[in-house]
Amino acid sequence: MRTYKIVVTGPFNAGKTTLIRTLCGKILESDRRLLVETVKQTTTVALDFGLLEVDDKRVRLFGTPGQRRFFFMWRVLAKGMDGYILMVDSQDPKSLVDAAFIYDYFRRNFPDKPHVIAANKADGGNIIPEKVMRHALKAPSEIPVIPTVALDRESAMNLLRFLLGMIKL
Ligand SMILES: Nc1nc2c(ncn2[C@@H]2O[C@H](COP(=O)(O)OP(=O)(O)OP(=O)(O)O)[C@@H](O)[C@H]2O)c(=O)[nH]1
Ligand SMILES: [Mg+2]
Repeated sequence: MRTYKIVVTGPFNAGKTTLIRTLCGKILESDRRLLVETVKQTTTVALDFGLLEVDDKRVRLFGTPGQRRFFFMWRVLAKGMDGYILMVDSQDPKSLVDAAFIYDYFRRNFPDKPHVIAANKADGGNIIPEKVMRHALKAPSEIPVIPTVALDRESAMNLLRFLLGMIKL
């Protein structure tokens, strides 16, 4: 059985930890309480790690922190990855600036690495149109933008399967 290393990255609160939890069930987390009041109570400070088997593939999922002060972890976690998921909160236009910064970092440091963009929180009413998201991220037309609900297992699996299909080992 082949093993794939997949990194889940994206800005604060995009749903990275949620996705890995939905896919893997029991995971290693590093969430700590936020000291300032915000939309949620904890944030990832080092990494998330989870394992699962999809079809005939073994997958190791690594989630990055979203906050910029932990950016040094991106390179650590990306080492040896086969592909990555850029998660964006499609209900939060303000997070697009951070998402674009992270995407630019990944594209420049890991050129030609297979990846997909997950337009997460697609269950909301007022979501950013794909065209706007692509423009903000400067996403090439061949890179898929996949509407995702990280809380939903079927949606999360669909996203992961799509990326695995793009990876030629
Ligand atoms: N409505 C909705 N909420 C979601 C979805 N995915 C995640 N959330 C919520 O979004 C919030 C942030 O989720 P996390 O998984 O902590 O986000 P993260 O990207 O790991 O955040 P950091 O580690 O702090 O960068 C939580 O309250 C989740 O329940 C989704 O698909 N739909
Ligand atoms: Mg997290």
